[in-house]
Amino acid sequence: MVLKIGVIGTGAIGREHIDRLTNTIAGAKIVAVTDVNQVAAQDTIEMYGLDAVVYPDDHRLIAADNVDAVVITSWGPAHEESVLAAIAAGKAVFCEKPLAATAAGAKRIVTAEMASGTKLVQVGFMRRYDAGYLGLKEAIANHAIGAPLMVHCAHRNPTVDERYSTEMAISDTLIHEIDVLHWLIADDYQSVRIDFPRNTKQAREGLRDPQIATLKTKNGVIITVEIFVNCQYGYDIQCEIVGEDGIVKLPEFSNIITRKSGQLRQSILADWKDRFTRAYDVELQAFIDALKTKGEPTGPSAWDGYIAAVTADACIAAQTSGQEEKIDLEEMPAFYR
Ligand code: NAI
Ligand code: NAD
Ligand code: ISE
Repeated sequence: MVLKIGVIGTGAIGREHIDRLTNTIAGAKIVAVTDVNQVAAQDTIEMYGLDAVVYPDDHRLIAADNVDAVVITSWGPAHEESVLAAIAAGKAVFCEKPLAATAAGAKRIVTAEMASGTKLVQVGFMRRYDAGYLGLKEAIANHAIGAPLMVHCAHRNPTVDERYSTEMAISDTLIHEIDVLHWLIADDYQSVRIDFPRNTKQAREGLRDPQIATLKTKNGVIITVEIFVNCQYGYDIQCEIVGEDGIVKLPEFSNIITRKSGQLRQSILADWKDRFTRAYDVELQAFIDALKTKGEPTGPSAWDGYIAAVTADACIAAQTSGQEEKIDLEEMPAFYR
């Protein structure tokens, strides 16, 4: 059986996911697309030779009889409305991060999903499918380095476009670490503080870059994440966990090493699209397979999206207060256990 998919948002990652759903992943077919920029939606159909219909908006795409499941790759602030419409229609939905722009919005989604009585939502936290992070998780679970004490991370992008704001360093960028790190060390966040080092001259006016987030967990682990989105030199994701008995670290992305002209050289990646290609493939294949075999998604849930949104709200409050802000998470409902 082939699952018929409607895609909302045909920008950068929308096209990436359409390409993989069409050419890499088994068991899915794109039958519908929409974008507030209708020309972009039409161009996408032609670009990938899709046998699909362009709908005027998300609501009409979700309502279409031949759409079995929905993939949301629109801008973050548009996600909540589309996810709620998919839940109301009883259709499974894969939503790119963030699930919603605020914790209140994510809570509305959780409430609607629980009221529907069926798990329908998977959030695009693809790092949980990355071989490097899975290796770190296994090492911690096997007590290879004893109890984790500290985590040091960096999330660096070469540049960002003019729409990117100081808050987006949290809601668009740090959100990946927010999700993956508590999952990795099986702990809960308790507080966060954000510090701003001297600003880079490469940032557009008004954008605070870089930033350093310091998160503390209930078990007393201290996590530092450098977010630097105008680092110029490449796309660089670092994560090192310091434990009582040793250290584990993400591997460098593998690339050939060249010895030439008195130099030892290895290129690094420049684009997020290349760093997590395999993880995106695996997460979307898992979404499709779970719908077929279990009738519901089994990946990162709306509750995971809610945890990330509560934490992101506290980080954004910490950006302006300059203080340590508490992260108050509710007990996970039985529905999500
Ligand atoms: P983009 O700006 O390239 O594309 C967004 C598209 O959505 C645009 O074509 C826009 O016209 C459309 N759109 C916006 N609101 C819409 C609405 N209400 N209905 C229909 N279409 C709408 O953005 P990009 O980089 O593709 O990011 C999209 C989403 O994917 C964001 O939530 C972003 O955080 C996420 N993302 C996730 C990544 C990951 O590693 N998981 C990487 C890049 C983006
Ligand atoms: P983009 O700006 O390239 O594309 C977004 C598209 O959505 C645009 O074409 C826009 O016209 C369209 N759009 C916006 N609102 C819409 C709406 N209400 N209905 C229909 N279309 C709408 O952005 P992008 O880089 O593709 O990012 C899109 C989303 O994907 C964001 O949420 C982003 O955080 C996420 N993202 C995730 C990753 C990842 O690594 N998981 C990477 C990139 C982007
Ligand atoms: C983008 O939306 C992503 O999700 C990328 O993975 C991240 O590195 C980047 O900072 C975001 O803007």
